[in-house]
Amino acid sequence: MSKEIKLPEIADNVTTAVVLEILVSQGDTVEADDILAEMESDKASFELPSEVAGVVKEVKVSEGDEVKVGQVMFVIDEEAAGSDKKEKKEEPEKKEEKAEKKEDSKDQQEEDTSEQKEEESSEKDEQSQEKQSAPAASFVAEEPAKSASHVAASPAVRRLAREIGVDLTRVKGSGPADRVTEEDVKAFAKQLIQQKSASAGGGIADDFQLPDFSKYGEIRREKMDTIRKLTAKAMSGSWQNIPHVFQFDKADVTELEKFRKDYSKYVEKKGAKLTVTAILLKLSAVALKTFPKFNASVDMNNEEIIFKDYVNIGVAVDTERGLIVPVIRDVDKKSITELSVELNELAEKARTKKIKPDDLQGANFTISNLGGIGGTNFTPIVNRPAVAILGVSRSQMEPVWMDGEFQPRMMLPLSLSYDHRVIDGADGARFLRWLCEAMQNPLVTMF
Ligand code: CAO
Repeated sequence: MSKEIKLPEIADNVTTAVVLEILVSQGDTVEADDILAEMESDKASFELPSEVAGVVKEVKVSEGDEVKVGQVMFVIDEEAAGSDKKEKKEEPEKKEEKAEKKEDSKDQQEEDTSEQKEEESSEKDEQSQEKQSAPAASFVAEEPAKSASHVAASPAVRRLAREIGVDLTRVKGSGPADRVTEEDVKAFAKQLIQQKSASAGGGIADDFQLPDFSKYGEIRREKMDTIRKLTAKAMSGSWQNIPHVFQFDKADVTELEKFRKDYSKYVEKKGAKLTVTAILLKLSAVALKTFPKFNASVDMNNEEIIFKDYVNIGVAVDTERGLIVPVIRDVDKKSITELSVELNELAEKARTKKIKPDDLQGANFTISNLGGIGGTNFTPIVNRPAVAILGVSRSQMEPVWMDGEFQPRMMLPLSLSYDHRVIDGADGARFLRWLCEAMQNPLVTMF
């Protein structure tokens, strides 16, 4: 007796569904409730089971077909099933094999397509690949040797891996002959999630598989100290969560430099140097008041922006132990001399390991001045929960077109990295331009 398997009622107002995948072929033996096809309606995806045990006599649809409710999709010969118990016994395996072959041929097709694409592009790339042959070869050697189609796994396991984005070649199978099971895929996914959340929040681990460097030569492993671990954690957290934008500008500091040298002696009497960092601290405080979005933090969980009325600025200090960022509080209320003295003291404390945890907390903005070392520009990473950081590079004399002629001017390159979730490009450009103009003419700060 033959049984027609039709598309059943799915939900109110749903009259059709699309065939995503057919899991049986003509001649296959199926048990009652074995899945014949995977379907998708505009409400949900679902599996179409066989209502009876038997042999698939006809497959009346193809993958991609839109099928109407009540339409016959499969015909199952119920009698044929009972006549051959042996066949029935072997069937689940056979069915799995078949589906697996199908998966394999699908994977193969994907591989073929990518191989074809590779071939097409290979001619174009041949010359540049030759140039880079050494690094390219070592990179390929670290890649998994087998493709997903060569990993032993059932179709259901392959599907699960595909759906949750697990690369089967990286999963170690615990089944017979290293067959990858559903549990293996789930355990691998769990491990990935744990590693990811550790690197985003708790720890600094990531899922990058390091090669065995000792194959190439002598190596030495050194434990990271606390500062290195904190920096790694904070910077990767910022980089992963903040959509950064980088804005560059140059300030004409010719007049400011004259002022700095002339007035240096007043600050020196107080035991500190008058440097561009102290001046930038003062001007940045006014800029943060003028552009409150830069003196803010983002609370994505409550979808709010937190504006602050106080102005605390962190200054990146280069120490033997690595980067330390002490915070100067209420910068807007302090004179340039006071700021120079405090910066000097904090930098000294940071370098002599006397800095307290409290000195490192509560910055709304950061200044990172690498100009004492050199460089024409760089892109610092925003230090969460702040939304912006100013990068300062080395000032130098440049010919600048002024009043119809080139004139030698002292130009200071500035970069501003900011969080695009709260600050738009135009805001970033305005903020940095304002700062440049304030350095050229501090009267700007009084408007
Ligand atoms: N352009 C040209 N010269 C500069 C300059 C600049 N942007 N910034 C500083 N200088 C000069 C100073 O005038 C000083 O010159 P003199 O010795 O002739 O007086 C010299 O460089 C050294 O300055 P300094 O470092 O003592 O003082 P500072 O106030 O400018 O900087 C501090 C203080 C703590 C910011 C700095 O010492 C420092 O540690 N910088 C490194 C910051 C860092 O590591 N950032 C990277 C963090 S990752 O984002």
